[in-house]
Amino acid sequence: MPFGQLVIGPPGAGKSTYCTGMCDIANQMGRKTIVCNLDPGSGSLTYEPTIDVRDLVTVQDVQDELDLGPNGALLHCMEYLLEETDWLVAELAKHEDCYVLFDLPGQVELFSCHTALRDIVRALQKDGGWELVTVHLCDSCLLIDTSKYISMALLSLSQMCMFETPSVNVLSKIDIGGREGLPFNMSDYTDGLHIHTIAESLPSLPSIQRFKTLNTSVGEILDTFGLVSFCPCSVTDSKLMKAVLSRADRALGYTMRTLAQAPADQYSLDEVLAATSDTGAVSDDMVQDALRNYGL
Ligand SMILES: Nc1nc2c(ncn2[C@@H]2O[C@H](COP(=O)(O)OP(=O)(O)OP(=O)(O)O)[C@@H](O)[C@H]2O)c(=O)[nH]1
Ligand SMILES: [Mg+2]
Repeated sequence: MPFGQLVIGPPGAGKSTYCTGMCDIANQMGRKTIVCNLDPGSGSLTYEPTIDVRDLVTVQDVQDELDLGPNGALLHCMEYLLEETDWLVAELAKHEDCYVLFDLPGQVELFSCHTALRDIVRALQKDGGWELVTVHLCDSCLLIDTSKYISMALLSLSQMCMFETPSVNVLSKIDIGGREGLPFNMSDYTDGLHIHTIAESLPSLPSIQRFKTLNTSVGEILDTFGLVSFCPCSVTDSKLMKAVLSRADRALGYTMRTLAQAPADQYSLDEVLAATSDTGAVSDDMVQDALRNYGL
């Protein structure tokens, strides 16, 4: 039963950089990890992809051949990849012993309303037997603006509904996100229980009262269900990266399922534990310490 992370998020949220950093950290922990680039529009990458969708199709080629703009061409590429999922499943089958990080494009429609990516994910699960957790990166620089935070929370909920996979929402680039000083404590943003309180801090001008009421009501609904929480992260901080991996592992039941399927004659118990439960050593206190380093 192979495992992996679908790394999604808006353009520039840090997906490719996260894949680079997470691949290094997981490999250092003894977990054999590779990156699969599923962004047909990506230029130069900060990692060497083991599998690359650009070997099948690129945004530039589609733009040239079909006279489409970059966004239309990207959607066309994802629809083409959906038709060719056999290619992807076969490529991945060569690396079934690896933990795979899928680096995805940033176009928001791919994880909100366009179904090609969702159907590709379903094919990987059904035909390839892949167990996948979605890691949704949101740029923490947006925290400074309360309405953007509510918007990010809704986007996170949207991807959770869309993919039907376990998911971890991440506030990326935390090393620079709090630079200008945040209006609330970091824990208020991460625990997903204070969204309506944060919304109430919006200005109470008569001209935007209805806008504030809408944001507060949305916040109340999100708080009530407690579905959207965030994990703070920076690729520059190995403890925070391991904390994200730990969350992703728990969401997938990775440790127990890896232990259950590891053939006793191939792996020793110690090897499996080293590659899985090491992330459990990142306690909440260690995360708090790491955040303090960034003034948060
Ligand atoms: N300070 C800081 N910068 C980061 C971090 N993660 C990413 N970046 C920077 O953010 C910028 C965008 O990162 P990318 O990894 O290219 O983002 P992306 O989400 O893959 O972007 P698209 O593929 O275009 O959607 C780059 O300049 C990165 O160096 C981080 O944790 N801290
Ligand atoms: Mg990228």
